[in-house]
Amino acid sequence: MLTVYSEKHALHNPRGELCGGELVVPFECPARVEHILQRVKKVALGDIIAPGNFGIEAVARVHDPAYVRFLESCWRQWSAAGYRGDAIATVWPARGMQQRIPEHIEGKLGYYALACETAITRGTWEAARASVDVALTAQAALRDGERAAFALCRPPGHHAAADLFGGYCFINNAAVATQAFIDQGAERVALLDVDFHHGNGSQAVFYDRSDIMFLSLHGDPKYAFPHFLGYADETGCGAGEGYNHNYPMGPGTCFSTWGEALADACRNIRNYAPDALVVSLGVDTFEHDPISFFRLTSEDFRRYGATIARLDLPTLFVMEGGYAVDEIGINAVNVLEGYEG
Ligand code: SP5
Ligand code: ZN
Repeated sequence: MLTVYSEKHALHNPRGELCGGELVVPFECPARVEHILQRVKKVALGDIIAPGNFGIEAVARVHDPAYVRFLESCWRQWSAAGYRGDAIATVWPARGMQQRIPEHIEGKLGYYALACETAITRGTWEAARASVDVALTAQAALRDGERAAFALCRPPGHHAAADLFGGYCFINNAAVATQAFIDQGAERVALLDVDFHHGNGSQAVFYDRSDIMFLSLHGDPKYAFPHFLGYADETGCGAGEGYNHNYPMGPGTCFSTWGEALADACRNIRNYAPDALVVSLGVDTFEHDPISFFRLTSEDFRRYGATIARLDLPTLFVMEGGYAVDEIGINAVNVLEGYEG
């Protein structure tokens, strides 16, 4: 299987993440993708290529233009305001307040942020641009006839909505790639999100669409980030009614339960008969993940890779989360090896 990777991910390296009231070393760190890359090489998964330079057009198909300008200019405005730390939101347009976009960067940050664990730094925009280029390069390989490809994206993307960043995400790489299939003539595309966290950004982007089916297996939002989306009764709206499937699961969920949810998601995908499948691949479902509560083992990742392969669809894997850094390479590549059979 082809892997697309860019070393520019390392330009996004925030100093801290607010977790449990402490500023800790961010869980979403550069070492994550380096471990995965090493594993891809070790098992000789296939060729590894650098991304091409895609313009902003494909990104603009999913994201709001003013949001894109905000991401691009945030660091400049933040440093011009005299702040010396990373750009972190501290105030939000909460219930009953105005939804106007403020002029000051502190206000803008809060307007566009969905959580405060995610900092914007000097290199964040360039890293996020490279990450979506990784996804679009892998997508182009499928368009040109590859059966499957692995976009080794960092930063991840599935929490980013049209005009929201957070959950370590800025540009929704998987959503941009999914839309690219449609723009190239696909009639239907399924986006299957197996990251531990609900893919709130992807759901929001495609919620009123019938040409894209979104399915997400995740920690129940009653107990897990992002907390405010991902319930089972969110089934789509308008033309999109019936094309959104959420599988929230509780603490301690192991593969017997998780695998049943995946089997149901696969039944829905088969009935939908899409032209392509995009997989938001997070391996934070792992039993030893430091911020998550599912109990999948390293072997389980191999097993579900094989399940996804039985859909027999052109498949684009897009890397999302996974924070057990020592095992992240084995777990992510096990899915891909399980897929290849
Ligand atoms: C892409 C992705 O996986 N994003 C995840 C973002 C999660 N951010 C905040 C998580 C807060 C977790 N707090 C639970 C700590 C348990 N010790
Ligand atoms: Zn996650």
